[in-house]
Amino acid sequence: MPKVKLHRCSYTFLHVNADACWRLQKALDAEGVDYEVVTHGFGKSDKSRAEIIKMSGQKYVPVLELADGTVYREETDDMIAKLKAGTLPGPTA
Ligand SMILES: N[C@@H](CCC(=O)N[C@@H](CS)C(=O)NCC(=O)O)C(=O)O
Repeated sequence: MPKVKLHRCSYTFLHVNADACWRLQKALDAEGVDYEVVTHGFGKSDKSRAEIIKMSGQKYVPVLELADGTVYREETDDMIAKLKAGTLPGPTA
């Protein structure tokens, strides 16, 4: 059972690099992190963004819930850089 949760938009079927959620998901795969995907609707009107705001204090995804429960959100490129450097603010397993 994966301990990391990737909260991402439901738009990721496009699989393009313009999609921040897809970029982070690809990086998690490349780093061999075992994770569970939790999708949230795209756009301001979707109620599921209320959950993201409650969790992270802002409305954007991707958001990572790390193995110790730490909720982590920054600009996606910074998240990817820390993932690759092994300097995320919590464990991935
Ligand atoms: N610059 C941000 C962009 C994040 C972003 O736009 N995420 C999209 C999903 S891929 C989102 O949450 N959109 C919600 C909205 O625009 O209301 C990053 O790189 O993290």
